[in-house]
Amino acid sequence: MSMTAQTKQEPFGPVPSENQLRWQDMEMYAFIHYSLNTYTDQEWGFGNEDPKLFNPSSLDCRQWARVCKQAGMRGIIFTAKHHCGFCMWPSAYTEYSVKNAPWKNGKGDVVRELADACREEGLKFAVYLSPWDRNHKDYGKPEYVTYFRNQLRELLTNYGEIFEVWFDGANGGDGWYGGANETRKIDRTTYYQWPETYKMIRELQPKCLIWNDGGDRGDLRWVGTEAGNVGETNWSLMPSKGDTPWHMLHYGVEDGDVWCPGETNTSIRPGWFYHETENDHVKSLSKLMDTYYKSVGRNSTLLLNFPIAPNGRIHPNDSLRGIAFKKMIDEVFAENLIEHGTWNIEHAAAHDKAVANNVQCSMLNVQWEKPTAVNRFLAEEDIAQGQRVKKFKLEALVDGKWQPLKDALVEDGKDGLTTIGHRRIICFPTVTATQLRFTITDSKAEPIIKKLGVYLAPELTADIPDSGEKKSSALHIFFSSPTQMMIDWDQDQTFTTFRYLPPHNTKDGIITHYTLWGSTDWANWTKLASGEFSNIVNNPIWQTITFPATKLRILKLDADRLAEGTRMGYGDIEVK
Ligand code: FUL
Repeated sequence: MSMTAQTKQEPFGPVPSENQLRWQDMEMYAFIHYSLNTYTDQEWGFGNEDPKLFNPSSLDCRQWARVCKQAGMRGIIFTAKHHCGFCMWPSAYTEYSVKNAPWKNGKGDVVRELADACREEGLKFAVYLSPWDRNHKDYGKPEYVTYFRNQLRELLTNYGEIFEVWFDGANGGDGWYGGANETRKIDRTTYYQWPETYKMIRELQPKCLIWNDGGDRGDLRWVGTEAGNVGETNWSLMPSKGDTPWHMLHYGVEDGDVWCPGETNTSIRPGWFYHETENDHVKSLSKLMDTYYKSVGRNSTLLLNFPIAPNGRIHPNDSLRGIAFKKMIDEVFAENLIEHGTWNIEHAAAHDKAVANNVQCSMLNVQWEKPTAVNRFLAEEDIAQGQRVKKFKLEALVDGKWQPLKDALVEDGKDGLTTIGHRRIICFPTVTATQLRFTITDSKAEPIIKKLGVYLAPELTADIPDSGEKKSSALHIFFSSPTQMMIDWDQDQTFTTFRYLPPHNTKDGIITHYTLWGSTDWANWTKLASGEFSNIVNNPIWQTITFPATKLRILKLDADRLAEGTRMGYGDIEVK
């Protein structure tokens, strides 16, 4: 049910810019992660991977664009350069690019092909350009910032309209750096001189949104997790200055002085890049729906990642799931059951002309002739006038008794009925009711509601579960020190794979850098592998270490570095 603003309104508090309004209406758009990592089975390249590895047999950007469109995505953000520094376009400023790859004899340009494919499919196009560059010799010096801006200028001038630029804040420190092979630290707040760069972006692409997790406040904010959910309370406001601790990113700030809405980014698979081992771990339909409700349904947008497989295409498991996802959204919201009843809306203004803060105003009462099964509620504010609603109530009349409804996706016992913003969707267990009542109980100013809806989502019966976490074999694990773990089989075995699931819901004890050893006699140790678990803190998924088939009796894992704390932890371990 659409509603027009009932009285003439003045905007209240910070309001979105035209760019932010247009962006918010995109609702869902795709991320595409594709780089040399695709060929080395890594999440983060070190910066010395060979460009010769880039030789896809059937790279097809049209397939990406079609799949994304079918999956309900309105645009694509592409990793033009990830942390490894390899450029997916033939940048004039480096040799570390598709220029020196066998693909199309070095004459190819993935950014161009994707930008063209997006336009053909009516999708918007955007770029991810990693500020951290583990390949570049000057990274950490002022010269690199010039290099970074030159590259950004290429992307913003040669590929048509760009709807967003994505500046990843990740910075692990160590890298190849032109052969220096060392750790380089930068000051995120000063090194990149963002104000200068922002000026250039505004000049070259006035309609482009800036996402920045690395320094100065851009137009959009990260929501503090890559799991695919923003807080149920989600203000599109932030303080214009100062630090932004996790809770600010996740919930926004009620009295923030700038409009800075949250973008929820997550991958359709556990990792951002393609790994064959994850082919059976594509998110289930119910997990994707949960992600939708916890992003678009919580006043955010959804940036959903599709990794590209080594052949240069989106894997069928991902495309099929993505398309099923869009079909399910359409099905859930096909029929607004308010239209099947008689309804009346009472506005705050009708109660009290001088409405200001903390006004109790009944918004909607819908009545059905026959008891009607419902399980979803939707409300949208006219955010152009500011985000106003703080709290509301939902009640259903079931068997002649009013019962309160709660947001079933909020797990901590709260009713979860806080902020609305661009769109709020409340999922509650199916009730068969003759009436439903929506009451705004607290608002910064007179609420301006644009749309209300009540729906019945079908049961997900034919869902394919994502394989998730399984508890493995009964391993004999013991800790020889707070940072060393040993596993003993008591007889020789041949292994090729060690898998580590970090501890759940905490950074404490997460291993970020490791060395893995094997032995058959407790005396002589062979180093099997060492390295980093890239991006494990933001995306705490199963990590896989593979090594040449080795006969061993004991495995030893050294936690060379922990994300936090002094004692290593784990959620699960698997050895194959
Ligand atoms: C993170 C990066 O480190 C990941 O590799 C990925 O690109 C993700 C979207 O952002 O910060």
